[in-house]
Amino acid sequence: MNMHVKLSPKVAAALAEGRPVIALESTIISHGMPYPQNVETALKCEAEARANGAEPATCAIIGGQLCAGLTEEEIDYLGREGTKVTKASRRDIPTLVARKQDGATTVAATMIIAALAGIKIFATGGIGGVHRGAETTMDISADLEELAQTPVAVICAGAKSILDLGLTLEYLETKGVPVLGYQTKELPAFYTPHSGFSVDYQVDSPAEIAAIIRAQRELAYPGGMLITNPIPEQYAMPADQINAAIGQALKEADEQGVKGKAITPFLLARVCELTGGESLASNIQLVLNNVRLASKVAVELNK
Ligand code: PSU
Ligand code: MN
Repeated sequence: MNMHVKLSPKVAAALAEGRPVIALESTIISHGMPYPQNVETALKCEAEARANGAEPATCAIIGGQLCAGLTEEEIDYLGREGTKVTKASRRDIPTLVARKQDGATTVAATMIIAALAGIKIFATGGIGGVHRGAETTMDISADLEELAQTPVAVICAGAKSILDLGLTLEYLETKGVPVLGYQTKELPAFYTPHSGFSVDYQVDSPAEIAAIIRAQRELAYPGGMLITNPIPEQYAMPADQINAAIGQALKEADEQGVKGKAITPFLLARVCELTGGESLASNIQLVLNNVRLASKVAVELNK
């Protein structure tokens, strides 16, 4: 194991015994949801993974250590401190390690920790992508490059339309990242099951997803995979309501000159406020739904 990686006793035991393990991220805790729902959701995700046969490894950087598996106290700390904890993506890792600081890990950074720990499956809410207006800002999330080079399969509910979904799919195609749709041919748009864009392949069971992950590993070339899992209809937001909130949040970000790593957390928080917390309820449900699917895939992959 890499000298900078620290496994929790439960994650270490599960990996040593060859039991299914799934990674979970922590930017969603510190920067993606308000307190206390962030902590409650993180703990519910861990319980949901265990109920579905997988050991959860919530990842973060604590005191400069790349942690896979956190204590309840550590999750509570990340949730309470919120945006005071550094949002850590790939480029932040060496500095936080050297300075022995803390970081809430994005999809990209969590994939790095998962790969170092030997975890193959990772569940989250939404990934970063190509932002609207990227043709002038060049704002493209490091998550996409990570998917291109790190062998971890990420299960998400698609991408939010705070992003340019068409350009995000083009980027993933250029980078050779397989994009699968679970029981759908349409890329889900996070709060709603529908985006109008198509994924590469529809897959209908956890076993089928596990077979594709296994084939990718056997081929032994670099890269991960994106599995998109639509939010269950009963928790979806009405499309006009969510699109209006996203439009308003984007306008405010532009007026206030919000840029760089601050933009995604800013938009997430504004959309939550503008929908009176309704989007948060959807967000929580879709994450749990992804944890369930990821756990089932991890169980299949272990057979
Ligand atoms: N999208 C969400 N919720 C989130 C994020 C994205 O719906 O919490 C977080 C994830 O951690 C993701 C990160 O990896 O934002 C992307 O940030 P950026 O666009 O700065 O790379
Ligand atoms: Mn960015």
